[in-house]
Amino acid sequence: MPKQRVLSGVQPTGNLHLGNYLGAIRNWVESQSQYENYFCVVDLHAITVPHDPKILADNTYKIAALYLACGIDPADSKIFIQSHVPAHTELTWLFNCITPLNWLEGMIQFKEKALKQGENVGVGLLDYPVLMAADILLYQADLVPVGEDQKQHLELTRDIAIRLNFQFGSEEKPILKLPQPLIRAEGARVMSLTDGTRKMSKSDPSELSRIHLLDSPEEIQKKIKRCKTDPIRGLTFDDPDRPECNNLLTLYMVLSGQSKAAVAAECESIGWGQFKPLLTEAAIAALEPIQARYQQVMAEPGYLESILRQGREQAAAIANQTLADVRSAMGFASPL
Ligand code: AQP
Repeated sequence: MPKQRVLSGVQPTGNLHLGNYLGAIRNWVESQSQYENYFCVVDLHAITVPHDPKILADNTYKIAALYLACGIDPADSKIFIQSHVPAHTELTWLFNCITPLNWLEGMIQFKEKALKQGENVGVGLLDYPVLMAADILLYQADLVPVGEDQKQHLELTRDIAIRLNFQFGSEEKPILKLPQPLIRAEGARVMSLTDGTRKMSKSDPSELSRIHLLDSPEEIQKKIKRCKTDPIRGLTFDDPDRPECNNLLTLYMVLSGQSKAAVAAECESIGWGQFKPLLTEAAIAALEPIQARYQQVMAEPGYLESILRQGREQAAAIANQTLADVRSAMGFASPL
């Protein structure tokens, strides 16, 4: 039985934080040996909101290096940069021409991000889910790890595949494979350190809202010292009136590798003054091996480049085949 194929990616819109790690990359690492994996850095997605050209390339390489530092193993997983495989943009255009506008206007993420940008909303932001559909369908992926926030985009991906198969393929010979969501039982959703009701996010203007994977112990200590808490003594999970408390306890549980029951017992009668050093220590200890490996990856001349080159070649071989099949089904003249 060939392994099922998995596709996922992270946008280089800033430095990776604990949310990206615990909600996405750590899960990829844990299950990578079961699947044939394609993990990309989705730099084309990163320009759907205003970006700084001076740091885009650096952020892109940094994220690829962090994939390796977090434990993505090139023996199980291909790592590549999305824009290095031009088939992504070409397939997006072909999909654009069969995607009804109102499918995109209804996307929650578009509405939320568009609101934040006021007048300056680019067409790319509206088209973000079509590019994501191209990312996934190019690789004929079986499974896509998705959090709650990306479920709607995966549904749209499936709708685009169904539409293209219906319009240009046949039932016996579909052109594109319909991907399934890969939903994790404990898909940790990490919330902001400054507001327990909002997710930790790269684009939050406050650096204090998130812990980056490459933060120094001093920075981690400072952020946890200043994170939002409440005046109540005795820390408990799952109290809807204490979102910060639930978030920080969950973070402590995941980072220290303890069970929920053990953390609940340890924290039921302590206050924030006692808890914060525990969380700080757990965060520093969890990030230390990732940071050490990151330094190694960056210090080895040519290593990252060779992984990315190899990843691009392997990714392009599959992507170009799918693109050729779609072009042919849509009736384009073959390149001469
Ligand atoms: N706070 C979070 N908790 C759990 N998972 C999270 N992810 C992001 N934030 C959290 C997961 O990380 C993966 C990559 O995300 P992305 O870079 O594609 O964009 P995002 O989801 O929009 O992440 P950010 O950090 O919030 O970026 P910006 O601020 O640029 O929009 C995804 O699997 C995501 O679920």
